[in-house]
Amino acid sequence: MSLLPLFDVSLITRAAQPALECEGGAGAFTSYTFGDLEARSNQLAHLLRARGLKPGDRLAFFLQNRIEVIDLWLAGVKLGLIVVPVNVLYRERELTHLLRDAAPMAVVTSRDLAGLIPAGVTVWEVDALTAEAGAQPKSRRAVPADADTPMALIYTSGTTGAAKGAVLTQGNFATNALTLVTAWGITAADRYLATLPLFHVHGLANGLHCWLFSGCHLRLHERFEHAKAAQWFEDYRPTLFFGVPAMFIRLLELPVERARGIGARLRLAVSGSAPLPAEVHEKFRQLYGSVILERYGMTETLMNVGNPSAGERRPGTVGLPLAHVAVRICDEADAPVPDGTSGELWVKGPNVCAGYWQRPDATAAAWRDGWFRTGDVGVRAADGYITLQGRRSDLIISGGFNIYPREIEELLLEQPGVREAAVVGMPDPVRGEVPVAYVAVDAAKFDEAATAAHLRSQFASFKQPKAFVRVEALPRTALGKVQKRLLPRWQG
Ligand code: MCA
Ligand code: AMP
Repeated sequence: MSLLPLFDVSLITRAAQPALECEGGAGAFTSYTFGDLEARSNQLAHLLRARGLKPGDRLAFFLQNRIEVIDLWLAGVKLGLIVVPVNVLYRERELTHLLRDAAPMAVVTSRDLAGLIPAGVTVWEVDALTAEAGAQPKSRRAVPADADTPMALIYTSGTTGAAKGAVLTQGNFATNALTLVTAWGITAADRYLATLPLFHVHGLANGLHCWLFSGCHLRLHERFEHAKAAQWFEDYRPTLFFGVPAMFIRLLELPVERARGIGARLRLAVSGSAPLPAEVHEKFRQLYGSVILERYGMTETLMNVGNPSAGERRPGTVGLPLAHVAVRICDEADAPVPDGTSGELWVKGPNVCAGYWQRPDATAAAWRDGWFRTGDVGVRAADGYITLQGRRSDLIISGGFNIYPREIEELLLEQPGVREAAVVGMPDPVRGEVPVAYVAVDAAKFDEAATAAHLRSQFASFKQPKAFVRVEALPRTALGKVQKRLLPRWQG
């Protein structure tokens, strides 16, 4: 199963129907029909082909949410390209690694972000590209594709510090969209408020694809802004909202009368990408009268497990395996454990990616007998509901963005005066966790401000340690392994 037939349910069959409104600056919105999107992506496909892009070639985008991301994604589907979404918050070290690894023919970006792209990489400025595409034919240009056609390389941080590209196929995305639209009962009558970034699978594979397949209406914002979000809900009156827990926590700040009005129209609010605290689930229900549906996924697997749309949405759990996904919970010896016992979640199904880009070692390490080992630890209740309890590897999730401490520690150890470094997630009321760096330093050589400034130039803002806590030495086991839980608690 490839993607275009799913999208054609909207692009072709609903050509005249309003599809999308996008922020066009100064609070104004521009509207598009599905037919407009079909024509725009055909024009871009003609242009990309003329610029030499062939099936299997990589094309990256480094953009905030805007209609051109949709054009580019659809043109990529049509031409069989491998699209590489890049987080707009990434900085020098992340961009250098990712772009060297994916080796895209070009990066499509905006004027304000272009200066961040490392030298030697071809940059296509998005407004110029769109203007040039406007002169191309609107007729469809598409190549044959099937379930195995690679569609995207989406980078996800590995325990080794450097991010790996998960090779997601058209079949992975198509399965995910079909499953979610069916499970969540999304129809053309829905109105979806999109504030999640389109460079991660939550906003892209769930958000954009559920919209395109169901033919519902979408309002796309450049990014989530908590000071404006309530007004957006009131203006647009969405029936559908997908968010990370930090967004739902921000939405709890609203007075009850406004929240009730929003909640009365909100048919389905879905949370994922990080744990949703049970008390947030409950407070949101009390305030909005709407019960959040929490689900669990990964970049490598798209969605795996979810609470039911009709049925109990149990707080603190991620629900039951989705229709096409087999879930096994295993112990350290790789044997399945009985219900009620914690273990690592393994998944299998047409949603699981084809492997890591040019990393046979990492691919071999993550798969066992056809199962993908998620690294997430959880437990299954007798009635099937799964609760996540943590991770095997050292992962911090801040506002739904993943941070692998190792990546920051490696850079810290390269800085003058740093003898030892450990980065630890500390609880944060909105973002869930924030990173804090513990360092053992030679005081004469260590310059905290210079170190912080260097980190800012190299990494996304969400990876910046909120503090540097100085310690004499890191606590270690007899074998030399750092024991992060023995570090003194940071009092923010
Ligand atoms: C966030 N920031 C941005 C953007 N997004 N800056 C520019 N453009 C953006 N698009 C930065 C801000 O500059 C600020 O930096 C920080 O993020 C928080 O901003 P603030 O306005 O205070 O927002 P908040 O109320 O704290 O909320 C943060 C957020 C953000 C908007 C919810 O964390 C977010 O967009 N999260 C979504 C992550 C996501 O899509 N994850 C899905 C991964 P500073 O830090 O310097 O203050 S996919 C996944 O995990 C799997 C598969 C799954 O299951 O879904
Ligand atoms: P990513 O690498 O960005 O795809 O992040 C995937 C990780 O996010 C998973 O392995 C989980 O650890 C975490 N995650 C996603 N959804 C949830 C959820 N509902 N609750 C807890 N953790 C989640």
